[in-house]
Amino acid sequence: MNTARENTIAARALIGGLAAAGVRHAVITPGSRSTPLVFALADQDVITPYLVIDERSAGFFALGLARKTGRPVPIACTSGTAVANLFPAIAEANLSRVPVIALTADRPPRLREVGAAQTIDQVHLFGRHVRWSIDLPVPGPGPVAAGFEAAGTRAVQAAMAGLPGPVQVNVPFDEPLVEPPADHPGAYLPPAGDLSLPQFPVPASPLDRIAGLLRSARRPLIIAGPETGGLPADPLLRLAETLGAPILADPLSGLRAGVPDGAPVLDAFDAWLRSVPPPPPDFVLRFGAAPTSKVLNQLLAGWSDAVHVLVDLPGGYREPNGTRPLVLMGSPAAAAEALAAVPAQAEGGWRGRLLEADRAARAALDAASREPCEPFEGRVFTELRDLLPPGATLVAGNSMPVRDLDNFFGLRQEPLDITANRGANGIDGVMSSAAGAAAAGAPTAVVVGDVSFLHDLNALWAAREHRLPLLVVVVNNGGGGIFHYLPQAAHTDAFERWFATPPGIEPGRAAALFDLPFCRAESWPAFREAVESWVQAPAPFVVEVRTDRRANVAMHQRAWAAAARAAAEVLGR
Ligand SMILES: Cc1ncc(C[n+]2csc(CCOP(=O)(O)OP(=O)(O)O)c2C)c(N)n1
Ligand SMILES: [Mg+2]
Repeated sequence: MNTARENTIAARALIGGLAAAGVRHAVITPGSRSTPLVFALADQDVITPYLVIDERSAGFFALGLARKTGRPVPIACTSGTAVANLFPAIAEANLSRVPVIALTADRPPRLREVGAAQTIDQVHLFGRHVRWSIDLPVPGPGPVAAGFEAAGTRAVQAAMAGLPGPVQVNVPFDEPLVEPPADHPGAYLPPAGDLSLPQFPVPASPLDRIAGLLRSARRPLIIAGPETGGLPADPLLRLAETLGAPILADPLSGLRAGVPDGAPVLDAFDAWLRSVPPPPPDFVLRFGAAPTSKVLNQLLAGWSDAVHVLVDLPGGYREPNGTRPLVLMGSPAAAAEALAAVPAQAEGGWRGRLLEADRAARAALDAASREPCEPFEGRVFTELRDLLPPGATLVAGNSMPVRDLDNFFGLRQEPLDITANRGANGIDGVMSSAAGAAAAGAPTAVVVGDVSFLHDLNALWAAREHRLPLLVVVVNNGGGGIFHYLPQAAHTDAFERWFATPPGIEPGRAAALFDLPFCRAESWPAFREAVESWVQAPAPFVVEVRTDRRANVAMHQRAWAAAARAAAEVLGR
């Protein structure tokens, strides 16, 4: 036995444990210390490995792939700052509950804290951002394989149990890291086990109390917030029917696409609730994370006479509005099914009027987004709603894209998987997350601002390398358009330099750097043509839509005002 062979055996056992627990995709980043892990991933074909060079991008790529497939995605990296570069994606994965497994190669303990090359304190580096982390022993002679295999399986369990999330497996390796080719064992077959997903029934005691309160609710409201993998649409729609409750559906809830015509789903509320507040609900039932809509969060905080109920998995708590909710712990489907048995008492017309107001507001928003003036950023989503094929993925960047998604996408009957990095709301890694989602195979469109585009250019490399079915729509408004809606916009001198920060880059030249096809859509027919051509043959493609930040503020305000007028008319205000 020699060190290199021991490394191989241990690394293969670890990868075997991951495969046995249901892992099917992985990300590899380059480096030397991680060599045994890289060979263990490259020498088998149960888990498909993707190479991504930059670890920050790779972390988000793993996040996007794990979110899309619902399975944990391990990412192997070398020691040192490589590990720290995973942090943004780990932080997002923690908050948005995505199972990413950092396999971080390390020096053996005797080389830590003694000035050895490429060695940082990386043990438990991610602190409370991971569900579990372990520093494995240095592989040596003797029966280490069982322990490494168990660590792989356990990493998956920790990433999927209760609240899904990231984990870190730190793996120290001694040199020599790998045997010469003549002695290196060839391909091997790890066990391809399947993933088991825990389901949580709702406990009887809070359920009885909540059901009692719900029985007398006259104006019940369901809020479907953002949820990784989407909330279970059918149980929620059945619940809405039995309660006579409308559902305010966040664009990231899974209820904005693939829902049947006539479903009691409101999708325009962010635009009209700000100026036409509805009669206060007396029972608010929340699923998923806090909504993207700031207006809705503010209203929630003000509905202090209502009973607030928060449904979440055991250990989850996502309520930043101070409503002091009753918490019903369990799987959303189990909770919805249990509550659907409660006999309803909703006021006649309560749901119908809100739905009618919302439909009128939606029509007004659609019309406003199609006004023939300056290119309007919101229209990107009205167009994509109609253009993306069934089963595609739509990723919205943070900043204005996710807000425009909320306001201007509306609803569609054909299925579409809509995601965004809304755990930590970073503008880093937006395109890499989309690239990772695209690696799962479905055509994937990402809408990203120009500053966010610059932040994550390396994603274009991964898109080209893996020939991903990825459409990048860059909304180029020459800086951070979102800041125009904030008080700092009034500080005109400081604003452009320190907040708007126009990057002054040409997305077309960035695309050229990566040999990717590019088009600047100068009109909406041209935009449609570009997207339609991509739908015919999905492959990496960058489309730029140039807009004017200032003009877009005014256009948003006009659209919101039109939505509010339409809703007010229905509600007789
Ligand atoms: C990693 C990270 N850095 C900084 C921010 C703060 N931030 C939020 S929006 C934004 C500007 C984004 O500009 P752009 O991508 O062009 O989108 P737009 O506002 O124009 O829609 C910045 C810097 C953040 N959310 N995440
Ligand atoms: Mg911008």
